[in-house]
Amino acid sequence: MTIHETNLADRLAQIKGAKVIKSFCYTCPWQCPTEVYVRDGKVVYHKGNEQSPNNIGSRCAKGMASWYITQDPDRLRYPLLRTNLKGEPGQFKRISWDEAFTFIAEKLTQIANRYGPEAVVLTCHHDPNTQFYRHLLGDLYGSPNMYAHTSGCEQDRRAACLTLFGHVFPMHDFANSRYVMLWGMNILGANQGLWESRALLQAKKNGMKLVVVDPNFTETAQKADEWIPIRPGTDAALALAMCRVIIDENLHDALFCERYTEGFAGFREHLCAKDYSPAWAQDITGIEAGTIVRLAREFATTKPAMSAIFKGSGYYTNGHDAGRACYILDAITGQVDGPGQLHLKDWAPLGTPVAIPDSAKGKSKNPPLHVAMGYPLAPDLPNSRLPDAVIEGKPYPVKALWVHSTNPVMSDPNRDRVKEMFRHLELAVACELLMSETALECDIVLPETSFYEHAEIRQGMWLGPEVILCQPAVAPVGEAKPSYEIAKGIAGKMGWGGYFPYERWEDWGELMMKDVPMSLDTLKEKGFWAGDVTYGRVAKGLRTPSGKIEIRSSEYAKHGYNPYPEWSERSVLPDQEFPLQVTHSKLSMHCNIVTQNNPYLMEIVGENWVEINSRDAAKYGVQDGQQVWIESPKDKIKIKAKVTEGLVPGCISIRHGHGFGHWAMGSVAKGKGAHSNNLMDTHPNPVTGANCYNECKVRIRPA
Ligand SMILES: Nc1nc2c(c(=O)[nH]1)N[C@H]1C(S)=C(S)[C@@H](COP(=O)(O)OP(=O)(O)OC[C@H]3O[C@@H](n4cnc5c(=O)[nH]c(N)nc54)[C@H](O)[C@@H]3O)O[C@H]1N2
Ligand SMILES: Nc1nc2c(c(=O)[nH]1)N[C@H]1C(S)=C(S)[C@@H](COP(=O)(O)OP(=O)(O)OC[C@H]3O[C@@H](n4cnc5c(=O)[nH]c(N)nc54)[C@H](O)[C@@H]3O)O[C@H]1N2
Ligand code: SF4
Ligand SMILES: [Mo]
Repeated sequence: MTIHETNLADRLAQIKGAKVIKSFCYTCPWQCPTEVYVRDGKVVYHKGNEQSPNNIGSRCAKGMASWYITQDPDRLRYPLLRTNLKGEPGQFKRISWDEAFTFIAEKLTQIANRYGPEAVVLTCHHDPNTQFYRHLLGDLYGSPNMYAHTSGCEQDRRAACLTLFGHVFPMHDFANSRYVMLWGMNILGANQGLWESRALLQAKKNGMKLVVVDPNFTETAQKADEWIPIRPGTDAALALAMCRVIIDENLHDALFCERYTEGFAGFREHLCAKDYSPAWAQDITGIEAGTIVRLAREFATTKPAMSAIFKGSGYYTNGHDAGRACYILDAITGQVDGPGQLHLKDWAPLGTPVAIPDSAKGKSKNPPLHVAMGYPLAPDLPNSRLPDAVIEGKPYPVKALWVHSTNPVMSDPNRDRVKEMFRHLELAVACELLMSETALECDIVLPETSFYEHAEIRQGMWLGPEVILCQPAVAPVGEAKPSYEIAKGIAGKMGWGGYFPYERWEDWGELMMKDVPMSLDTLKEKGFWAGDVTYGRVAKGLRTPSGKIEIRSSEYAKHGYNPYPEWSERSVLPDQEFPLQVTHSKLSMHCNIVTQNNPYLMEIVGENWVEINSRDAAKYGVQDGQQVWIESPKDKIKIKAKVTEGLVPGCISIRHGHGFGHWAMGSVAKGKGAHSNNLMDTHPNPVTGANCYNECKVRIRPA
């Protein structure tokens, strides 16, 4: 097939009679179950699995274009070892897998002997795929630093969910909702579960009111009943003022608050003592007091209702309290875990694929990095602080970094500092599909199979408990290996080969499925297992210290923070020299920095851009479509401008996802668009350690 193939008859002939394999897509983290049609060892067609509840047969454009990864000539084909000094653009030589395993095993042994196992850190994006590395480096080797990438994503929301509801990742029961307020969540543009997008639109057709709070008139705002163009970084003020109205007007659910929440009375006093009110919030947020009062009344009196966040209200140094305040709206109105509300989903009873007895587990003498760094409430590593640990040895030395499916040089703030970090590492391993900008900084680069080439069993991201399966559909590209084989190879060199005994993926698959009421064989036929959707977990008791919804967070109190959310100004504000505030958003035709080497998607959207309000554009002489310079106190980028009415004046919105500087990521991605992550300095959220990409002021001028 070629990119412009149009002959329908040929296409149908290819598809008819092809072998169909049930699998899933993880071009983005939402993992839609799929059917992959294979003929002569090639993917000839693929579509969504119609039986699966989390996409009901749909795919998005990114998913449909994703088969290209099985044929991308830029894919990594064999292990590579760096031949030049770190800090210079990486040069590599081909080595065998055996040499790679030996090299890594020897370095790991040296590091453990000299610094302890905690000097090794794992960071990843698609977390479940790393379970074998976690067994190797966490359980056997003994590092407590097995992390993911959440501080670059929804860390503030995760901290809010955990401390309030004792749940790590709530879902959204849009289908049964009558009033939905989305705070900076562009679910129709940067899609999450496709079932969520479909349910949101269907519920709207059925009469649900949709309110979108966002500085940007996003794809979701465009479909909403009401767009609330909030000033960036001020959601906490709006949500706290809405809480005040609801409580003052006795619109809260008093019985629910008394039975199922902790600290309601104290919260009421806190709101009064701080004098949070609609008039106060108007000045901060730019939203009229009358609108705030109306939204609060509507939200509290239309049921079922949902106030939902993802990461739009995060990315600021006050994002932790913004998240808590948005969720407290659900709590005080009694709108948690019922139909149409925020859903504290059950997880499927998946087992672990590798059994390691306690006696074989490695031990470290230091606590996990996030605790040692002073972020005990961080649900994941504050990864913008990782360079401090590596470069300065604070709070303890970190000497090795294992990056899997993540590209921090492109994804984390302050690219200079991230790149500098790699020079100081004794071992940096990248497990990748492509030579990413981060892989280029590493000592050793391991080619991994893609989700079309290997097996995986994961938790599904649907309302009910769900297991999803990915099965190998085509042969690996080059010598690429699945993560199980890589972990097994290294474990073998370190004397732990006995813990990775399987020859077939089905052997560890059976172990994972042993408590799921479906056999692995049936899972292979169906592609997923889905349990019942149940509600009402609040009355049964939550996994918070008190078992209740903690409006007054005992965890916050324990660690010396205000147990109630409060308004605080973010740390970087525009000024005369740099008068504009940066915000970021995603591209609907790309996923993060994963899809920019895909010619199909690049044909549709070949570069990213910056949006600017027409008033600001006039002020700074910027024309629509023109190249502009965006300068921060730290760096500058050249990027295309889009002039719009749909953005709050005083801020710009940079679409994230392009700007690969050289051949990294491949020939298609090279040199297209601009990368903004070196504009900002390092500003972790003080409580959650979230990366604050939007703590950045800039000026703009035509290029
Ligand atoms: N098409 C596509 N889909 C994706 C992705 C992708 O890259 N492309 N990425 C996937 C990933 S990893 C994720 S995390 C999700 C992300 O899903 P979203 O978080 O919904 O996606 P973003 O576009 O980053 O949306 C952030 C929004 O927050 C707004 N915002 C900025 N500052 C503020 C503020 O102070 N307050 C409020 N209320 N809003 C603010 C921005 O204008 C923007 O619209 O999408 C996933 N799906
Ligand atoms: N300025 C700015 N920065 C942002 C954001 C933003 O909106 N603006 N968004 C943030 C968000 S929400 C997130 S989630 C992070 C994401 O940032 P990252 O954690 O870096 O994750 P991704 O961008 O999803 O993917 C990174 C790498 O995974 C590789 N990869 C893809 N599939 C596979 C696979 O199957 N196996 C292996 N081994 N590798 C694979 C890709 O080649 C790519 O190099 O970025 C954050 N950074
Ligand atoms: S939503 Fe994500 S997982 Fe689903 S088809 Fe699109 S890219 Fe793939
Ligand atoms: Mo994300």
